[in-house]
Amino acid sequence: MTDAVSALAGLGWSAFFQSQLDLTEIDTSLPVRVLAVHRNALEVDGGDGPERLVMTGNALDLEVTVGDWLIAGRDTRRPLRVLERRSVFQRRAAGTGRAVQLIAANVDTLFIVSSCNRDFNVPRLERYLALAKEAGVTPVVVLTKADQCEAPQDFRRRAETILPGLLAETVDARDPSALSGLALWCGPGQTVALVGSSGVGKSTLVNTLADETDLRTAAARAGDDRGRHTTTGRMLHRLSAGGWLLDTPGMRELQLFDVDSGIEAVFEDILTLAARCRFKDCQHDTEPGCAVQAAIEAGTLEPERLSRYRKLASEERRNSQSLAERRTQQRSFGKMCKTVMRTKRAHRGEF
Ligand SMILES: Nc1nc2c(ncn2[C@@H]2O[C@H](COP(=O)(O)OP(=O)(O)OP(=O)(O)O)[C@@H](O)[C@H]2O)c(=O)[nH]1
Ligand SMILES: [Mg+2]
Ligand SMILES: [Zn+2]
Repeated sequence: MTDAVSALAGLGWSAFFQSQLDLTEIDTSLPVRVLAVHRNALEVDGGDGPERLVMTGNALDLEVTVGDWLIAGRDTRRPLRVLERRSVFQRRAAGTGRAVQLIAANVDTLFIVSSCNRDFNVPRLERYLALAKEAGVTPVVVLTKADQCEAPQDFRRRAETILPGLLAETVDARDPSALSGLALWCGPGQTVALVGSSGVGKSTLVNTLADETDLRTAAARAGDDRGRHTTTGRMLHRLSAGGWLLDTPGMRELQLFDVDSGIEAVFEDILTLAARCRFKDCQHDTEPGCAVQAAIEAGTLEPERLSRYRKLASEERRNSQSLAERRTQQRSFGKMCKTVMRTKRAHRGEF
């Protein structure tokens, strides 16, 4: 590997992105990773360290978010196009006029942070798992405050039973040596992001995992002493293990909108059973030939899991519905404004 290629690999470049390059582009342009998005500029890294690219002209129309890979002119230093994403966190934004708001791209692993105490809550973990699945990101449950708990392994086992193959790690988030279990996901070229409730230790983890010498992290940390970020930019931080940690305010505001396929992935066992029910529209209640109820009776499906699935699915339906309603309202408000303006202009004799 040449130095330039290994520097790109360290930033997360892979065959997936390489294969999207056009032969004609290779001589005149170069790939860069987006570290931060500002109003009229991007902070990027193409392997030589951070650089600011000014957004003008057509570049302003690019839909770009932190973590994206983009192609920029080698000489012009102008952003040209965004490469297809491996994964993306997005949310439907009400009131911005834009259908979706991109939160972060090309995250490999989502650390779902909870603690070995009363914060531990299976329905909440399932919610975050649905988010991870929807985004196309591998989830890992990180259970902090293991040092304050008698039997942290019990929490770990409970987390790992939620989904087949799901991994959970118990840690003391303040202790770098106790974080070696997380190293697997923090190495060169890997990008992680964090979610979890307030107080579980997300900022503590960021501080422990981040490279102390990384100035961007230091700046964010200075504004974070009350758990608040004063930095408005979206940020990718260097990890001491060589990878990247994506920490943006948007990650904290992710909600359960449009995660229906994520929910289906988390509750695949129930959906597989449901496909075997005698009636297509079976409510898994008292219908004859219900495979879901049969599994509950046989003891292979917990009734609590079925009710958690129902709750989450109906919550998702409600959220998506109310968002659609809000949008319709906005549209009719917009129409009304236009009508008013038109009437005013007509009165003034303008058309
Ligand atoms: N003993 C112990 N304390 C921890 C651990 N992780 C976090 N804490 C403490 O828990 C408190 C909250 O941690 P934070 O890192 O601020 O939590 P947070 O998730 O960033 O919270 P918000 O910013 O409000 O979302 C701090 O006092 C930490 O020192 C841990 O593994 N063990
Ligand atoms: Mg915090
Ligand atoms: Zn059924």
